[in-house]
Amino acid sequence: MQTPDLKHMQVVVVGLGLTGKSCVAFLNAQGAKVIGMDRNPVELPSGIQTLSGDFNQEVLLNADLVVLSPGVNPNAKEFQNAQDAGVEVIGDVELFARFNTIPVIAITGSNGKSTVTCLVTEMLNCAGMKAQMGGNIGTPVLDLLDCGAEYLVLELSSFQLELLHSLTPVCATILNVSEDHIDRHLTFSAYADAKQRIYQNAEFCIANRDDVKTWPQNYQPKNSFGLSHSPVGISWDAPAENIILDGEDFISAQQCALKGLHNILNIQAAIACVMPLGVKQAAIVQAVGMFTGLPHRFELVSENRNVRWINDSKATNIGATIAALQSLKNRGDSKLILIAGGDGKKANFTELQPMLLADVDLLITLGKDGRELASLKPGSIEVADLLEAVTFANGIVESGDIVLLSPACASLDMFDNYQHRGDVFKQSVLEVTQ
Ligand code: UMA
Ligand code: ADP
Repeated sequence: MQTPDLKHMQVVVVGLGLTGKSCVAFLNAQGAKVIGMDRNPVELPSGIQTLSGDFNQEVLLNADLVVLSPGVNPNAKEFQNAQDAGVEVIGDVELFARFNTIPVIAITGSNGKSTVTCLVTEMLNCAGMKAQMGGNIGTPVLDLLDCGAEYLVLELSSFQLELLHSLTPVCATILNVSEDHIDRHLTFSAYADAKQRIYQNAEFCIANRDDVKTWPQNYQPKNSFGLSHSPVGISWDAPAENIILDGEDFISAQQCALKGLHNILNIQAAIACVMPLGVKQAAIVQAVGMFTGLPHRFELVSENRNVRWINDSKATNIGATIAALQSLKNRGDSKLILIAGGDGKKANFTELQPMLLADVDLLITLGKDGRELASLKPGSIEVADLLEAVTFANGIVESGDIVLLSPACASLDMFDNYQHRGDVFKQSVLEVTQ
């Protein structure tokens, strides 16, 4: 593709966080005339105009191009008006796609994106193929254009996919689709449709056999993974605990440092992503043996007095909390105390109710939507903060019990982000259980 000439174009960048700042730096280097816009005052390098407060309609209407950060809703009337007037409105990943020449592996899904993005990167690096990861996992994609990698592994959120047309990934996968971000997309089908955009122009589509929403609507999947049996693709031999490739044993769960059935799916997906690139079994075995998982994802914090305290702060939707509860199903007589709540992003929590009733001994809730969650299970307790939740749990636990923070909600009503929430939980556990 011919790279577009941005020289002297008037480009408005909306949202000046991590992504917006990377867009401003890139556009500035391309010789564009950049204006930054953010609801809050933000300082940019000298010479770049910044507007704060409400989105300035006139400036947007006079732009040649508008680039939105993922957290900015493209359905706001100011952007719709600009589009109606013929102004192109894109996201940072679309801008990146128009300039990128490095092969991309693109990963989305409601849960497991970061885990699979890391695993794929590890597998490629173990195979001696220089890979860099970015996107929703943290590094804005435009910062990767000149990184010198042979492959880019991109975690893409529904927000980033919504405005994407031009990315041509070598491999693309949707890991799973469960309800999330309804406050932004308004309906589950609009959210699922945004995820489907990852498959457009992909050379190799990889779907979860057991989750119909991950199947490409307009393209044939080239490979599939899942826990169900299949003679082709990647499947799971549950009794033997082996990952199977095209009917043959490939890797045993014992060889994998990640634990839990949801992580078997993540490992399968990562294998499916790297196989078409020629990565051999030895490199895959090495990577899955080394990768123990990311912080704040079902992370064991303490086993003091034989009580397991687990930090799953990254469980920001119902699907992730269900996966955590499923991992703890066969625990014998030990009690499970679940700490949940926060900003539910307008999710319908009733899907969680059967597991709350059957698998959780005590539910402690907090945050904006804590009361709604508490109403799903009789005897639940509402608390003001995490320290109070941990203190209460510590007062009733006995040897063998488990206390799980798996909120099923975003953290932003009470914390800076999920890392902050997880760190406060860890700190509280250390303080209270000393
Ligand atoms: N802003 C406005 N008006 C708005 C919304 C935001 O002016 O209506 C401004 C804010 O004041 C702030 C800036 O926009 O200055 C923030 O922009 P942003 O929300 O797009 O956040 P970034 O810092 O650019 O981070 C984004 C992703 N954030 C979101 O999608 C909300 C990060 O994903 C991502 O790591 C980063 O780009 C690099 O690609 C975070 C996330 O929470 C981790 N993602 C969601 C998730 O995983 O569930 C999708
Ligand atoms: P994402 O980047 O999509 O948020 P992460 O890998 O960071 O995914 O994991 C987020 C949460 O989802 C954690 O609570 C984790 O335990 C859970 N999780 C990870 N993989 C899966 C999966 N395949 N299915 C369901 N939940 C998962």
